[in-house]
Formats: sequence, C-alpha cells, structure tokens
Amino acid sequence: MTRFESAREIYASCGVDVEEAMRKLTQTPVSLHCWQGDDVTGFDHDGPLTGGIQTTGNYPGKARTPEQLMADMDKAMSLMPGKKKLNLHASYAIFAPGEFVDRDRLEPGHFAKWVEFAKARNMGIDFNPTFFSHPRVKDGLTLSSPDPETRKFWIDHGRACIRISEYFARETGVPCVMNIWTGDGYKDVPADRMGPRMRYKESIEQILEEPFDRSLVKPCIESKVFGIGVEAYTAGSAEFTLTFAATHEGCLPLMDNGHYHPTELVSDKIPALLCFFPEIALHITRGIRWDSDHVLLLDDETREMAKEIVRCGGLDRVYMALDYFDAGINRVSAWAVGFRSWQKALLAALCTPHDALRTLQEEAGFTELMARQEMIKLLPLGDIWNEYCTREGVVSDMDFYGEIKRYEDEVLKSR
Ligand code: RNT
Ligand code: ZN
Repeated sequence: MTRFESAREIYASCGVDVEEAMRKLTQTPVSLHCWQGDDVTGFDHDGPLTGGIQTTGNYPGKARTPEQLMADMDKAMSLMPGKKKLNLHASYAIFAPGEFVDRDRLEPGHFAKWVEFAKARNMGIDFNPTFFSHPRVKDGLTLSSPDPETRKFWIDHGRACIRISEYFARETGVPCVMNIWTGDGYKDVPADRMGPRMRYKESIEQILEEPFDRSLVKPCIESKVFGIGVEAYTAGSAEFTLTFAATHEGCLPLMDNGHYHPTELVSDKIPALLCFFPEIALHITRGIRWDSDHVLLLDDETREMAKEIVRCGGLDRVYMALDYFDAGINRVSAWAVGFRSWQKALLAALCTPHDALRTLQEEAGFTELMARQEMIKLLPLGDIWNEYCTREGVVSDMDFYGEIKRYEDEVLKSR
C-alpha cells in the first residue's frame, strides 16, 4: 500500500472522502495577483508606490516588462496545483510603443495581451481600477476628494474599468470581479469624517451608473482600517464599505484580512457576511503587526478562513483572491508558496468531517469535539497533498526550491 492509499483509508475511517476533496479543489478558482511579480509597480507610471501601501525589500530579478512579468507568472503557475484566475490592476495596461493613455481613458484594447495570455491558459480575469501611484491623487484623495475635477477623473477611471471588466468576462466566458479600493484618508485627526465618505459614496454610485451586465461584472468594495501615512482615518472603513455593499444591488463586500485591527478575525466575519450576501469576495494575505502583506503561509488563521468557506458551503459564493507582495525574497517563489499555502488550507478544510463535528456541537458534546478537532490536526494531510501535486503535474514541496533556484540562475540573475 502506498502512503497515499494508507492516508486515504485513515481519512475514510474519519468519514472523509479525499478523492472528492481533491476533485472539488481542482474545480475551485483562486485569483492570482499579477502585482506580486513587480512590487505593485505596473506599466503606466514611473513614480513611487503610493496609497498607504508599501513593498519592502530589493531582491534581484524583478519583472520590468509585460513579457518578463508573464514569463515569471508562467513559471510560478507551473508550480501551483489547482485552478487559477488572473487578477490584474489597471496600472498593468500594455501600451503600444510610444503610446500613453491616462487612466480615465483606458480601453479594453490596452489589455488585449492579457486576454490573450489568460485565454491561452484557460483562466478568467479579475480586475482592479488603480486609485493610487498616480499624479491625479490629490492630497491623498481620489474618489472622496473635495475637488470635483479630481473626483471626475477617478470616476471616469472606474467607469472605464467596468467596460474593461465586461470585456474580460465576454472574452474569457468567466465573470469578472471588479474591486474598488482607494487609499483615501488622512494621516492625522480629521476635521470632517462624514464629508469625504459622502463624496466617496456618491462617486462609487456614479461609477456603478456605467451600464454593465451584472452576471458578467461583479463590482466589490474593499475596506481598510489604515495605511502608511493614512493612520488616523480612511474614507473606506469597514462600516462604510459593508453598508455600501449591503445597500447597493449587486455590489459585493470585499474583506482583506490585513485590513482589520490585529485581534479581529476575518474567519469569523466570513460566516457572518454569508448570512446576508449571496456572494462575497476576499483578499487573502498575511499581515504581521499591520497590513504588511507578507507571503501567505499555512498558519492558523489561513486554515481557519479556508475552513469557514468550505463548511459554510461557500466555495462557489466566495471569490478568493491572493493579495500580498514581498520584494525581499524571490518573487516567483513568493507567488507560488502563497498560492500553494492557500491550496493546502483549502485541502485541509475539504478533508475535515464538518458534519460530524457540527453534530457534536449541536449535541453539546464539547469534550469530544475538542478531542476530535485536535486529532484531525495530525491526520496525514501531507500524503494527500503530495498525491494532489502529482495529479496536478506540479512538484512536491521537497522539490519546490530546486525549481525556484534553477529559474533564478537561468532567468532572473541575468536581468
Ligand atoms: C491595499 C489593498 C489593495 C491592494 C491591491 C494592490 O491595502 O489590499 O487590495 O493591495 O489593490
Ligand atoms: Zn487587498
């Protein structure tokens, strides 16, 4: 008997069908963020990263052109089991030589190369208007700016992005999740907290006035508690975005687990939101002390979030996207380790006998529940994971680093 066969039997004795778990996992798309490959730089500006986010580190080999970014993403994806969706930011528009188009005038054609890339790899595409790293961010504000011209520029950007999102959906045949996040806020105690939020609300409403097919484009709004240089106040707070989504038909809330106070747990918020919203969206990251966007690992909260999605029957109600950026290590490895960690978390969740555990809770069998939950932690998940990687045609954890090293030596070092 192989290790996998033995593990399969052990899981079966706990009431878990690992074949079914692996099948479900291969059918569940996870959105892969293009911005891990180049430290959130994009191709439409030379300036610094702004908006309260920051990449730290200066590891060599960063992708600087669309070709390099695509090649690195291909390498990273060759190391990831499971189904991927491409997650793009508007700042990754690809212009013809000598061409420049500002964000309020972007067109589907500026993303044609990405569509070609996604289609060839059988991926859908998610999209993000880029409300940061741009000279039209005025005094740290975009959609909530008191300046009507500034607001108009960014509203036009949002509307252009809706048209581009619809194009992605039509081309790929997969709905496009379009996420609105701005870094709008203040470093220090504001004199007016409601004014910017009223303007933010009206601006998003104007973006959503752009006609679009709601089965093709899924707009969502991401909240954030603070950012670098935006410590005292954000316009798009948790209450603001959640209430916006709840009161605007077809608009989804997006929770990024780096965007809450450190003791708040998104794993607990997922089932709360699923009581009310037909669909929600997530940015999955790992914050250390703040929204530091470290590479996702298989830690307790990562596992807990995956568990909630699975046991709430949320695999097709929760749009899952990775969102982190580490410039301090090999970026291809960062991409792939994070994606593999989320796959492991989902696999662990799918290999858990949730119904039996739920019954214990309902019957108040808390002693047995605790004992069983502890037992499950050391079931031979690694053997299932290895089998899953083999079936998906990707390297095992044992051989992973060798692949990274080879690509670094052969490709990244010569950049
Ligand atoms: C920033 C938000 C946002 C960005 C990306 C690049 O704190 O998490 O989602 O990370 O849009
Ligand atoms: Zn995010």
